[in-house]
Amino acid sequence: MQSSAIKLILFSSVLYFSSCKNGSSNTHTDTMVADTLQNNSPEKKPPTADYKPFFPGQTRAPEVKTRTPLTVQVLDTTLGHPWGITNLPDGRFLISDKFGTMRIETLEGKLDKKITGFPKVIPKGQGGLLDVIADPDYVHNRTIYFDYSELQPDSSALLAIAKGNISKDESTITNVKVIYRATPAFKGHGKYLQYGSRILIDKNKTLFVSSGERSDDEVRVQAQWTKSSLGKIIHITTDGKPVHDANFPDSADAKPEIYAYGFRSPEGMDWNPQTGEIWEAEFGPRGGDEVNIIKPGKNYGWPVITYGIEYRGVKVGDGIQQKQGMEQPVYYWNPSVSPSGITFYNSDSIPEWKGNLFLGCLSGSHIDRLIIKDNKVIGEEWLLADKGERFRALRVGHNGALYAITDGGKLYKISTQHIINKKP
Ligand SMILES: [Ca+2]
Repeated sequence: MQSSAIKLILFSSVLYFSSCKNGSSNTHTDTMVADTLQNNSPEKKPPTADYKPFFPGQTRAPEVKTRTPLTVQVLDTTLGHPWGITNLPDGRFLISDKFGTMRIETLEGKLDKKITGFPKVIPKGQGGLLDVIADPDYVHNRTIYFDYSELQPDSSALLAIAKGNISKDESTITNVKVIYRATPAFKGHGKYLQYGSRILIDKNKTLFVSSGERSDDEVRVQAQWTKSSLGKIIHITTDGKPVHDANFPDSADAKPEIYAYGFRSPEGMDWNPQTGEIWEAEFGPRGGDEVNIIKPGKNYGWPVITYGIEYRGVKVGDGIQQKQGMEQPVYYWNPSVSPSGITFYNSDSIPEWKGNLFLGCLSGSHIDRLIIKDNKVIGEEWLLADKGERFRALRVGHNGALYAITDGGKLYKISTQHIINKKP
């Protein structure tokens, strides 16, 4: 589907140029809105609110098309309810299933091993066995880190982060230990919703975990509380101890493991290989999905600022989009695309993709490709939009192909002929 020649490549420098000619910053924004309405973005539907972007290119970047001839394959349709996918050192994938198991899948999409023995999870709503990542020394220690929704004795639920070792025969998880619980647990209407839960590990073997704000009005305010683990990015050791890098001098009871705060449902996180920074994607309210660059101690604004509205159709809070002391998203979508797992493409196999950010989209039912330059989005492409899939998470294989898992239990591979013929 992507083999057609490129039709259109427009860069945001065009936007900058046209807006700079007009002088004042208000005019810049007006020009941007006019460009938005011209709809050279892949998004053709009107936004749910007439909020104006803070800077040109913050939403509806110009549409781009991949020029490399691509081959799209469905390698497997039997994944069940996959949620997280990670690379093992030998090139195979480790894929979690919301109902409490994992599987090892080859680059060719063959089920290699099924792993059981995980803790009891609640596979309801957005909960279940969620993300997974392998330890950098997996070859020697067979350690993985994973998270899941955990039912508490009082019927509340929370996000638990655990580690364990995959047995030598790759059939069971052993030595499971919960290292962190994102508290407080919540038992309101949305107790099975918005866990966030994406996991990253850095070179020092410390973990970054995104924790959602759990949806309901009465609990989501905690995204702004530094004494709560909800609506946060948590930074901990592999034993669950806080890594102190944010400083909250105004809050004596702040949790030291909080790295950044003010998030709604952050289901996407990856390292930007060119800058070493964490990029995050989150479900916003209706028309407020965002991409953010995460810096320690910063406040990302939810539920005080947002470009979306409530799903019931009214403004969120005071209906403001910017506030002093709160970070602006690098990019947002209105209407929503519902981003889940994200990955930067850092292979040489498809050179024009190098440094691009790919997002698995659920309601958007496409894979979103963002061209990044100087930490700004300058182009957007919707891949596989004709498939009708909910793309849950993405990984680049060791062969340079892009793989995606779907809520319908499929494993997609997007590659070039060059990749197909190359032995893994
Ligand atoms: Ca935000």
